[in-house]
Amino acid sequence: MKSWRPKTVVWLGLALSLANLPAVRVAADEPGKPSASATAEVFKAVGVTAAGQIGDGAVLYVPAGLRPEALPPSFSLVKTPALGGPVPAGWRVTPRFSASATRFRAHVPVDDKVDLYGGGEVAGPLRRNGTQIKLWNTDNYLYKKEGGCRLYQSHPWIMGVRADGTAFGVIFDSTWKAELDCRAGLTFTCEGPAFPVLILERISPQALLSALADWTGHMDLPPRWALGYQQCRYSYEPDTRVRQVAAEFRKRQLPCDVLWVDIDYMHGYRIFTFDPVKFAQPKKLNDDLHSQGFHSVWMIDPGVKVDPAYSVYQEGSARQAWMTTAAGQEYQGKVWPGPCVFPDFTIPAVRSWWSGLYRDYLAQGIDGVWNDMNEPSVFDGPDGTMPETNLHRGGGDLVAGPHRQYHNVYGLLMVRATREGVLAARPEKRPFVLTRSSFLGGQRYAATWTGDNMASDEHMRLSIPMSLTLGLSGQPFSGPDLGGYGNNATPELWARWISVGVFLPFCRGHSEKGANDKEPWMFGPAVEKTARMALERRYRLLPYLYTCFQTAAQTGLPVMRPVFFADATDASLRREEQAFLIGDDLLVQPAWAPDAARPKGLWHPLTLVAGDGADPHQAQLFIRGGAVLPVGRAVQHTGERSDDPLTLLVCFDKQGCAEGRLYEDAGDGFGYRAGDYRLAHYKATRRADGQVDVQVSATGHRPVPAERVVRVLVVEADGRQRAAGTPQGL
Ligand code: MIG
Repeated sequence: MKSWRPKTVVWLGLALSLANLPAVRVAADEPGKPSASATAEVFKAVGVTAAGQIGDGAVLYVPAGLRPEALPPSFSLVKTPALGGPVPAGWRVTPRFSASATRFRAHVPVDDKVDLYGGGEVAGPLRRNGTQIKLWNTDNYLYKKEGGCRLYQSHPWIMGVRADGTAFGVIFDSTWKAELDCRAGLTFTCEGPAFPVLILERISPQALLSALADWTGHMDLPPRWALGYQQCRYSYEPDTRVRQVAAEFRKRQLPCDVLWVDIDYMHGYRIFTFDPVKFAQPKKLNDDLHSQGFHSVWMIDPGVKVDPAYSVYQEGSARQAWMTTAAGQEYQGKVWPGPCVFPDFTIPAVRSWWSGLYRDYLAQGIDGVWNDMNEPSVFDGPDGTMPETNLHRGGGDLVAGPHRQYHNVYGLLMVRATREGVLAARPEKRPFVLTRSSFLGGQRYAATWTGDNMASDEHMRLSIPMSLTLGLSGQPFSGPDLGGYGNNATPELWARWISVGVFLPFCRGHSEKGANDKEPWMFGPAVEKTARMALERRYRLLPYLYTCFQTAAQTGLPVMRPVFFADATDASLRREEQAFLIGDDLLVQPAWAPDAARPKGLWHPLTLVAGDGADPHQAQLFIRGGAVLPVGRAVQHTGERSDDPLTLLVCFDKQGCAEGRLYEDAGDGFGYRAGDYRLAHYKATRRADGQVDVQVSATGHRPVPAERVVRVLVVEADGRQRAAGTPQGL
């Protein structure tokens, strides 16, 4: 590796002093209107210092102004790219760099026939050709700001899929405030200095996403309970209300795993505290929830109330933990508690202090942490955040720099520290952290939801390409506020939304303060029945869903996938964004999308709960010909055994064969890393007598539950399920 030297070093010797970039760019352009500054801005070509292979099908381009052996630390990449050889002959995707007085740009020419995807959290079409996004994380209530082209997260990543199904991906490795324009090729322009561009090339979109995960990190396997249904509202208060909601779920036999506790539990919105009246006994509350099979997730924001009598403020102040203004003064901005200070998460000692705060907090029996407002959102700050000129002091491998440099990774650094704290406090459990703000690579630390959407038909439909796109950007664990956060949901809307929402990776209902109650029973008995059916469908699918999560953790393939993944050479699937796949084998078609494009080949209708085919709101499900889908019983929460019986739904291909996988482990903890898991690979073949032969091979040390009954059901072309044996030992 070391022996190769970049031979084709090009120094353009531009007169530009790139080291001095960026200068302050004051006025934000009005959307749609070219501003005076934009029209006057001239970009001059910048050469490539070095370009070369950094791995299989991976090439790095380093512009003048950077040295390949001393690249700035990357927030996206988990390994430092090292040039190992020349750009392979015939390499197809090449960036061109340029710079203006204040901005640095990489442009990647792209053939018109290439379909573009990714770009992270976007409110818009799945296919990104012709779109633009801004990478400047923002609290975007109801996605109203700038038409939703700028949201809570930044993913400087786009992938292209060619007509032949081959795929490439581009990482623009910069955290600075930026725009990503997909209108004529790809143009990434940041208000910061030169950055490297990494290009990945693979034979398929699937292989490309695996490569993305290898470079930007894998999601860790979440605890199994985090796959259950979750119920939230802003806010269940006081604690008796949380108890009522819990009781109602169980009384009505509506499956549910997690209840969420929003900001009003805090004492005057002071993070890591509990209101002495409304939430006087958080431990008792959590113990009681646990005894009914619930887990709980509680919210922590980054803003710390300025209050000399408050321990978190005292501790942070003593450590000089807070962000400062450009002049070095403690920066204060208003959030829920009033004037707040904000931890500077670029400082390693601040991150470890922050991590440590979770020890006593989690000792209250809290199972998971919800980090909100971490764009950061500041009510009285410019553009809803803190000034771009605020200072981060850095440390470790991070240089000191302005907020304009670190804004987009503020949330990422926060949840990194949160995750580390949660893990340190409970090393035997898998952390569950949910974040609103994130960055490319954020799947390493937290799951995510898509922020403050609205109870509208438009946002319901939009939520599907949003989660798909996050999956195509490295984040497999996401979902919207089901039923809509802002505004009242009609019974009709809520019923439709839950019926599809149960197939999203992160499955949580939520509602804003002031909007109507959106628990499954609030819309009358008919909608409650629809909700129960939808939730039971999700719970029956848990064995399969958990297997998909394990695949995502291991390979980087998303849990929820666009339909074109079934056949990347079928041009008719490339724009489908209402129907979607879970894993390879299950196709979900929302009731509102009867004309959704479907992949060729055999897809048999699948029923999971009696009557689900007759309910007008339920999504239509299809199982792939050639698949064995492991499903369980509809339980009330994941703590109940659902694999008894375990059902193998077999859908034969034309040759009478089918295959599938089932991943099982303890559902929490890290025993699986030492082999305490079982990954079964089933192979089913049709016998002449109508019965089915199922062969199993398994890896892992975990034994098959001894008393387990396995039923085999053959799913016929018309959807009927025919019993075909109860084999032993599967
Ligand atoms: O300014 O904590 O997106 O899910 O319920 C609102 C209250 C602050 C915004 C989150 C939302 C949450 C709410 N938070």
